[in-house]
Amino acid sequence: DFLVQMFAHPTFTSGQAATTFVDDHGQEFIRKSSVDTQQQLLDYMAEITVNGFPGVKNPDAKPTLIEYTPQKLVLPEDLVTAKDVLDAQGPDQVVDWIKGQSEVLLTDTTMRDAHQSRFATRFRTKDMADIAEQTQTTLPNLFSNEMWGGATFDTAYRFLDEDPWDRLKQLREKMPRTLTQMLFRGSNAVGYQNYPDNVIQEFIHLAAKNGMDVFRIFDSLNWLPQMETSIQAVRDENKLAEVTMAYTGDILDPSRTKYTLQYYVDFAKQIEAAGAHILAIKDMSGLLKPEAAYQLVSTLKNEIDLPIHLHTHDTTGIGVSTYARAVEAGVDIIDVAQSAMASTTSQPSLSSTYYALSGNDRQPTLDMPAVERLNQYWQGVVPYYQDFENGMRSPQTDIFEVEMPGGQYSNLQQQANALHLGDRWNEIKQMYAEVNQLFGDIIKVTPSSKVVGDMALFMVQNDLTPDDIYAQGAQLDFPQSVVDFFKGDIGQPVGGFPTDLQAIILKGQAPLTERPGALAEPYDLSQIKADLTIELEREPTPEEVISKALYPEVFSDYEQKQAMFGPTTVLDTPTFFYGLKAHEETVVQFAPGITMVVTLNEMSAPDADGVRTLYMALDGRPVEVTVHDQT
Ligand code: 3PY
Ligand code: ZN
Repeated sequence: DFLVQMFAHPTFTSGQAATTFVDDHGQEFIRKSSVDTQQQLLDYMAEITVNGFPGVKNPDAKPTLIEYTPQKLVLPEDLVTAKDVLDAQGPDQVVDWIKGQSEVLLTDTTMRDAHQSRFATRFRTKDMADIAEQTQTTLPNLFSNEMWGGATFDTAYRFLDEDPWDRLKQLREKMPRTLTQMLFRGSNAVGYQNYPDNVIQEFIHLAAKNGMDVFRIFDSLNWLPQMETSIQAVRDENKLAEVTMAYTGDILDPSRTKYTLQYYVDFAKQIEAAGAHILAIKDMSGLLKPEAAYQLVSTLKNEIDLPIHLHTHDTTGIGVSTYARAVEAGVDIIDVAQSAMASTTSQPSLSSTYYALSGNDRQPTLDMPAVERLNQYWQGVVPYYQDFENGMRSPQTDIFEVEMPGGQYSNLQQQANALHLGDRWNEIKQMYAEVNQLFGDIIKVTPSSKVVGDMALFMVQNDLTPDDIYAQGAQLDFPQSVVDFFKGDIGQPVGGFPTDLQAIILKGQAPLTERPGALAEPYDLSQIKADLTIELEREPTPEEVISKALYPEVFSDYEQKQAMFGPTTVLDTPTFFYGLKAHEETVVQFAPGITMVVTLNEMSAPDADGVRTLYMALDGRPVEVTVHDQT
């Protein structure tokens, strides 16, 4: 299509494109296909105007587009960033560089976990790309910017009509001196199921090729064998393998005998021996109390040699105090988000953490007026996503009992609403904790957290108690994810499965005891490529092939929507989610230097077939677009 042709033009690919390119060549492209592109975008705007965007609750409350003037900042001339060290000297030297820092280092999660955990992963590339350069100049000492992975990969295709690879490429280009970081679910890649090793290896290869630097690898059951293939693949790319232990339970509570300080020390040693460059402590539910953080980090500092990167969520409200104690214990890197994107189920605020460290000689050096200006950008953008926000306005200390990850909270609430169980939410949370015990007290993070959530919903919906599961299990039709979990399809939990319950749930099927990837047939990627060539009527890129391998239906749906509505990523976010209001005019830059001005004049009532006509203007010319009203 038009944009693909345009961006594939040699002038573009060489990076020389400027408005003169469009002046010289634009007309030729416009003649060819911009008519189609313009029509597609009109169709999209008309469709959203009439039928709304899924999840937008109040279509009349279209937020206004912010005007934000970026600050003119330049990077210090003598600056040496972690990215400079990685590119010039490789990952082992980055490890030494981290160890040589006296101040605590920061990872900014605004562009990944923050919006995943507070806004259902709905942030669009455009809103990140617009501020990426300024993020780099405002935070020159940032260790890394976490902007990819986790749920952002499938959500981009599923809900935002975006290619996640394009996000990686754009942000990489705009932050060349900052390490990019992603969350990688080990053998589950960026999905919810186990994939064969060749898929994991190809994915990591392509992510590295497109500019990914730090891979935070975790396994949802803290089972090292599920991470080994990924660790090796990242090392083979000369990138940073940050290997994770997910934190659960409470090392301060002597009655919790499974996940003790000794458990974490032993696991960290295994991680070190497996070739990690950095150890991540992933406190996805906000359970790590300040004193526990102090004991854990200081003990690990004595027992292992790896730099330690601490990740928490502020769900329980104690995140900043946990960081303050971890800094005293010598933690090397902590995860924070821009204030407007921080707190509750997201990460603690970067600025709050900064101020909490006042007087501490490990307080990071930050230009706070510039940080506040940067945060004003996010304050402006947040209202675009108001309808996707999870509504949590205060700390949830019951999570210390429930142990639900920040990223899951709002998701499970949505699932409960869809099952008309919304008014039984407190019961569901309680059941989540009971299911955890029923399953033998497991690590709960994507996808094992989903298994616990599915079982809790199933039990509340069917008014079942844990005793009922044992008594009536033979007659019950358990959720598929629960059956798969007990089959060993996502690996082996710490201490093994409760075997009585496993027998009840599997109803005679034999469980795996090995790593599923050791048995899985490799995917035939050349066959997938051949099929995709037919589907797309062109040769797919390797990135498209791996996306299709991971998410066959999601990817094809995305391609079909692209064919229908074109490059909707160029629309501003309020228009993308809300369409146009009556008499509203919007200017769309649909290719570099080429704009279209669209106005919605009138909209007819639905006719006998339910079709509405939108009387619009395109660059002043009247155009009519018809849409079937499905509301
Ligand atoms: C993910 O896997 O997406 C997570 O954020 C887990 O915490
Ligand atoms: Zn997280």
